[in-house]
Amino acid sequence: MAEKYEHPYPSPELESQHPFVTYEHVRLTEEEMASRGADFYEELESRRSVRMFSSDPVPQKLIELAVKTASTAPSGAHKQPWTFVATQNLEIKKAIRAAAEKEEEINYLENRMNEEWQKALAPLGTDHHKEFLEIAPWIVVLFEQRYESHSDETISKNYYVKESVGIAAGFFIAALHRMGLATLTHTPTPMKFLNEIFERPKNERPFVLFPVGYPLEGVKVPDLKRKDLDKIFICDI
Ligand code: IYR
Repeated sequence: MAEKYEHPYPSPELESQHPFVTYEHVRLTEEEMASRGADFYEELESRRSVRMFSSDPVPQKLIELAVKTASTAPSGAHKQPWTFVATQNLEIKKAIRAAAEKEEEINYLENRMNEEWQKALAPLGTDHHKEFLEIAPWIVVLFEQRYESHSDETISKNYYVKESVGIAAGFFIAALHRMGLATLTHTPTPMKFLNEIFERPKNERPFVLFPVGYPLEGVKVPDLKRKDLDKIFICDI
């Protein structure tokens, strides 16, 4: 097709001020696109969050690979406003479990989560016990950087932080699944204690905690169904 753009990007002026490269893109046939898309769908469709992990160790290299993959996510003004903090240290995992269970006891047993919320969780069967935090070989905490803190003590803004970090979280989950690992998007609420345990600076706020490992053999998951396309997709109204 011979598209004619009135405003080419980058403009010659922009390109004289900032570096640009040609995006290397391989155009596939429609058959290839359909086949690869379907394979990818099947792969992600088979992913489940699990709540019981094997304690079998997972090489650090695989965690690093998943973090590198997550960090390819698009982000507001390309600020990449995320920090992934990973530990396999049993003492730290125990401390996280103790702090998380303390908060969750208030959520579940003292009804900090209201009745409607607890009813919504009933099919998942979650409770305040978080043994997986100790048993999974890795805990990876994704911190959002609310703003950027520089070594000369100045700060600068980040943009669309929640959106950016949410997308990176999705990439991280997909990367782990692709490698045959399992995780759970765990949000022990409130999660401020993670700043103290990991000694993270005040510009960082815990976004989500991922226990990472192999699923415990024979682990069960709720028999959830995913919404059909016609419930989630509206096209050409
Ligand atoms: N943070 C609690 C409660 C919880 C909330 C939601 I929304 C879930 O999908 C699952 C659990 C917990 O982790 O148990």
